Amino acid sequence: TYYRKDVSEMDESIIKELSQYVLTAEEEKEEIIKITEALRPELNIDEAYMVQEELIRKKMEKGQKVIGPKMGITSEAKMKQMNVDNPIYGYVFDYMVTEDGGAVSAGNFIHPKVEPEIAFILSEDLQGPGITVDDVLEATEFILPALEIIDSRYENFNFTLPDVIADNTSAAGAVYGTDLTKPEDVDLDTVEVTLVINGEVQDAGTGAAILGHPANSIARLANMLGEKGRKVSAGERILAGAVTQAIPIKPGDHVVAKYGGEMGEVSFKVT
Ligand code: OOG
Ligand code: MG
Repeated sequence: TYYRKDVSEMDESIIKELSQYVLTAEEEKEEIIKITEALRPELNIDEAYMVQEELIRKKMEKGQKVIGPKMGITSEAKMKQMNVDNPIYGYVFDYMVTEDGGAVSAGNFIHPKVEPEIAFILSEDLQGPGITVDDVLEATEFILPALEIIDSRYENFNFTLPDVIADNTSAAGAVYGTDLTKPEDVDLDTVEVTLVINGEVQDAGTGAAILGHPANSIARLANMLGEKGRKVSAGERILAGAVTQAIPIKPGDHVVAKYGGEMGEVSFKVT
């Protein structure tokens, strides 16, 4: 049979097939049934990261470039909803990025949602184990506002944790703000972030919504990557996680995330 019960035996051809399954959905902008329902019920987290790695490799082979890693499922609410204790990570690519104030075409997505995030730029590489919040703050050059567009390739955003890991954590778009703040000039756990669409407040939260403190999210990332012999690199734009719930977007929308602590704002419109 096609399905493998023995995890260690998930062979290269299955990894390739599953990564192509999600890649085709992204490229064709057509939703798919989650992997754990359609192809491999026993997909586990380690295997899911193998599929994600192959997906990233395929994108790089096409000449697409990594802008930086992103953390996901970093809020208490999302963790509870998925019944997990650990956040997940994926990667934002150059083709996903729109400049601050620019236009994003809804036609590039399946069922896009937006969420306000806090982004980091480090001045030195970080690699776990043992990376702490203080290590992150010490290594942080700038904090900046960011809006992330998530677009799960799965029907109705319906997925298990391994499914969403294999799908590069729904990464689909990112807009980074141009206001750069030094980490010592803002209280990252209390800073307020408000998501406004067409002049109406959709949701608001504080930095603490991201694993208690956004720098904690970056520390967790450095520690997770360290387990794989990888690291968070200086100069990358790193998305720490969502501050509010994700809100669906449609053509005509004007989306703004406003930050307290003089962090500024970031916006885009949808065409
Ligand atoms: C997974 C992406 C999660 C975040 O910030 O939590 C994420 C999803 O909810 O589709 O990017
Ligand atoms: Mg996110």
